Amino acid sequence: MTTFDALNQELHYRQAQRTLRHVLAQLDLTPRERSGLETEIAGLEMMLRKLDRQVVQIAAFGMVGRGKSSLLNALVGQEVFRTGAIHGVTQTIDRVPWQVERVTLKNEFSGQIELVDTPGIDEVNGQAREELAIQVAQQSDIVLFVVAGDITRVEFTALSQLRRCAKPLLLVFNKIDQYAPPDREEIYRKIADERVKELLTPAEIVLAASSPLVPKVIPQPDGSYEIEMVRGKPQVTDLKLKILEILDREGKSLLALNSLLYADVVHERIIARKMAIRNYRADRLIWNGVMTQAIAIAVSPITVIDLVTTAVINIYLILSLAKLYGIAMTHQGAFNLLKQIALAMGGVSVTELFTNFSLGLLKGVGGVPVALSQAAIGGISTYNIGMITKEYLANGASWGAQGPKAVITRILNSLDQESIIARIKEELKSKIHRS
Ligand SMILES: Nc1nc2c(ncn2[C@@H]2O[C@H](COP(=O)(O)OP(=O)(O)OP(=O)(O)O)[C@@H](O)[C@H]2O)c(=O)[nH]1
Ligand SMILES: [Mg+2]
Repeated sequence: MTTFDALNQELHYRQAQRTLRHVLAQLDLTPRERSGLETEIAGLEMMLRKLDRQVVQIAAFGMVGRGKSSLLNALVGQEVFRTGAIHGVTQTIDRVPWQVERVTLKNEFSGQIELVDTPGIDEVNGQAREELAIQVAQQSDIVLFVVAGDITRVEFTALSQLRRCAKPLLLVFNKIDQYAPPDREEIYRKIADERVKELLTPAEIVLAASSPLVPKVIPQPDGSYEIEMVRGKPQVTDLKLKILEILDREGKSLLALNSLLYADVVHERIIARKMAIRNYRADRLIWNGVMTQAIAIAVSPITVIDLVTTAVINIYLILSLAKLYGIAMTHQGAFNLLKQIALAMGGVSVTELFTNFSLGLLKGVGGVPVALSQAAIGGISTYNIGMITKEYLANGASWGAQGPKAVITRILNSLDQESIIARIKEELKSKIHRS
């Protein structure tokens, strides 16, 4: 690695640290927004700790019984993870540090390495564990996808999913001792040339035997011999070299890149959640405004209702929405916005708007009591004003390039006025009957 590359890696690394700190500091979420995002936030904090401590995580991932735990044990050179013939031995995610002999590393990567064991992705009743395993794989810096023969559909799907995470991925064809050399070669060809051709290059496929069974000749008392299969020396040198090569090449950048990618995903989710909650609250505010308006009209005939009252309810709604969207607005500002919306809605002034309503309404609609129709129409106008204001505010108090008229027309066309009127009437009936 040239000095320039090293410098570049260092820069990426610092940049990532800053970005992650920034994202975390800016979270300022309400308890309600926080709920449902706990995993993401914890993940983000974990990434930052990892970045600070310069820990590269290498996760073993794959279906049950492929030898994931055995493989990590073979790398560490100790039985740190439990293994076994029964499927689903590993039930939790465990981590151990891996001290690689410095001689093998060209000293470019100075951080620590952690090996992460995960439960098999097809573990029975392990839906939650499977999701967790996928998440861990996403948080890790290098993924070892362990198979033990030709790959299955489940494996292919998981592999494609991981490939999208943009991080080093090694496909480990493990348990090669179970196949005679020609079969082994054939399976390897099949995997490399057919199965994962689109996903991985041959350089990303490694053969291994994490806990091979080897025949042992046991002399018997009667002078004959018996052959017993015993665990032999693991064959993981190729894998080890591949991992070290990746670390030497891009260790520090890897850390930086992965944490940034992860921060990005979390950040997006957080924004989406904030927006969804805000939108939900805005809809509730609007509906309250609608019903306040409708009731105000229903209880006092339109001919006598003070038009100012009608406008005040709308202005109050606009101010509440502005507060929700964190946009500073004065009463005058709200009034001006209301005027602008009313104008664009019908090319009339606010007063005219309401006068027109009252004239149209006196006729009554299809046998429905006049007051109820008046009320519903008053309500729908508040609804429209609310929805338009919401979009204006969500867009940072701007109509965008299209201008108010086009935006307002688009919103009005997208709303099902009939069904909203019906809903207002329904709610009004039940409210008025109750009181
Ligand atoms: N023949 C052979 N057997 C192996 C090899 N590696 C692991 N095994 C055996 O395969 C079985 C499963 O190994 P584990 O390491 O527990 O597999 P795992 O993928 O962690 O399994 P789960 O945690 O249950 O998902 C054990 O009985 C191992 O001894 C290998 O290279 N060759
Ligand atoms: Mg295991």
